Amino acid sequence: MISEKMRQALNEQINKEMYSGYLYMAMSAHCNDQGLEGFAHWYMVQYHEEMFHAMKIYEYLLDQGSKPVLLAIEKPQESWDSPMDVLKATLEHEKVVTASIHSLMRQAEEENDYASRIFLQWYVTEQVEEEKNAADIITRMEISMGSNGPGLYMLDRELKSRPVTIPTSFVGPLGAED
Ligand code: OFO
Repeated sequence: MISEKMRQALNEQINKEMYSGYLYMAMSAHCNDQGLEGFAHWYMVQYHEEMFHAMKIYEYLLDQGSKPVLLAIEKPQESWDSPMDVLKATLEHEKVVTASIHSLMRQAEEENDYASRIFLQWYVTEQVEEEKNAADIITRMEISMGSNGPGLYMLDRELKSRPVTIPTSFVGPLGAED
């Protein structure tokens, strides 16, 4: 059993993960509109990852006998000035999500909620990867190509090969993924 405060905080985190998915879907639509199919693909994979993050919390709440209560999802931004702006917005967004996960972890520690602490550990690790992924693409864009021209075309092609590594069906138990 988890506290009411933890139940509410985890519900809010579901909303943040769903918003992340919504934001990345908007970025995917924007990149598609700009002819950047690889970027669009990368962001659609990211959308699926965020849905998975949300559903893991949803499932955890059910396992704890706490009913998930879904909140309204904010409208995301719909266009950006350049591919680099999209990437930088991604990194900034992930930093906000990391702070939110850390705050949840602090709460679990304060409440001596060992189950939630163990559950949240997966997200702490995942956020390191989320920030790294965005930062790595920004670095590659900066170092090798600038934000336009043939280099951008090559990076776009590369991003198109990003595989989906999480389950996209949420029927049944969700296993721990890396
Ligand atoms: Fe759910 O990690 Fe990104 O936001």
